[in-house]
This record gives sequence, structure tokens and C-alpha cells, in this order.
Amino acid sequence: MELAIEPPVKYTANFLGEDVSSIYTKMSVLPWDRHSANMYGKKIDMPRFFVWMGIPPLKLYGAPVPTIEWTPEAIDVRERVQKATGVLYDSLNINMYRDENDYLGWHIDPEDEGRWDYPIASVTLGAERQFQMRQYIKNEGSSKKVPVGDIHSITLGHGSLLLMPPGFQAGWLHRAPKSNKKCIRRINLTFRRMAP
Ligand SMILES: O=C(O)CCC(=O)C(=O)O
Repeated sequence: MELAIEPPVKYTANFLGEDVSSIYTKMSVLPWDRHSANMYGKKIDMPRFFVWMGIPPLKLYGAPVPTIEWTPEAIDVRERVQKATGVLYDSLNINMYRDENDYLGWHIDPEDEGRWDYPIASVTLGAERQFQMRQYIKNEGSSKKVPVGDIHSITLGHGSLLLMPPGFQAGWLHRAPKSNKKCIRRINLTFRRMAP
């Protein structure tokens, strides 16, 4: 299914089929790490955990990004995503949201976290959660992103695939907000193309 926005975001429910439970179970035991940010001299932990495989960006939240070896399950999912998209992905960021209170705020994925001329492929495991998108503009002479227009929401289900198309990051913010319903752990894999 394609969302009626431009450029269109593509969603495939049950992309992983019946293997989804075993992939979820194996992905749950990754060596989770956590970003933190310095705010007014205080260290604030991000409300989620992460693991990076493949080629990392130089820095995230001002710090170098530790990576781990590709696991067999990550390779398996990468191969399925590559077959579906025709893109060779060399990088994977995995976010883990422990429950309904963990989230990821409005942001874009900058070009140094995944090339903008390839789609970013997002696979969800575990709890279904909302994924929201909103257009932005940049004021002249400022790098600040000003949100404009309506918020578009889609529920990302267990085993689904969402494709953020080439060029999407140049015009749209996205986020995975807190949920108002109790939920189990959610694991989100975003495959990116880093190499030229
Ligand atoms: O968890 C999600 O669905 C969103 C992940 C995301 O926005 C990102 O990795 O940049």
C-alpha cells in the first residue's frame, strides 16, 4: 500500500511472513546500547536502546557509534529487504523500545546516516506502534526545520516493512511517539545505504 503523500511511502504488512516470531525472539537478545545527550551539563539517556551493524555514521549524538557484527537474523532480513527493493544495504540501525513509554522524537535521517538517493527500509518486530510523518520547511539562512501541514500516521505492525523513498528526508520529518496503550517490546530495523 502507498500512502497518499509525495514522495509516496510504501507499507507492506506481514512482510516477514511466518518466520517473524523466531526472528523477533533472536533479535531480542542483542547487546543493546544507549545514546545519551548532554543537556545543560546533565547527561540524559535516550528513551530507547540501539545496536548498529555494518557501516556507521561518523557520530551520533556527538559520539562515535559502536558497531557489532551482522547477526544471522539481520542478514536474513537484509536479504529479504534487498530482494524486495533491489537495493544493496550496507548498514543497519536497530532501535529497541522497551514498552509504551520509549519513543523517538521528530527528526530526519541526515545524509551521513543513510544516503538520500536510496530508500530507507524499516522493518518492525513486536509491538505495533504509530509512525508519524510531517512536512517541514527551512527558513532562509537557518538550518532549523519548521514543521508544516498535517501529521500523517500509520500503524506499523509486527513483521511489516515501510519504505521511506529517496528524497523523503529532504521534505519530511518522522517520529515513533509514545503509545497511549500498554505494549510489549518493539524492535525496529532501519536498513540504510552508506557507501558511494
Ligand atoms: O522506530 C521507528 O519506526 C522509527 C525509526 C527511525 O525513525 C529511525 O531509525 O530513524
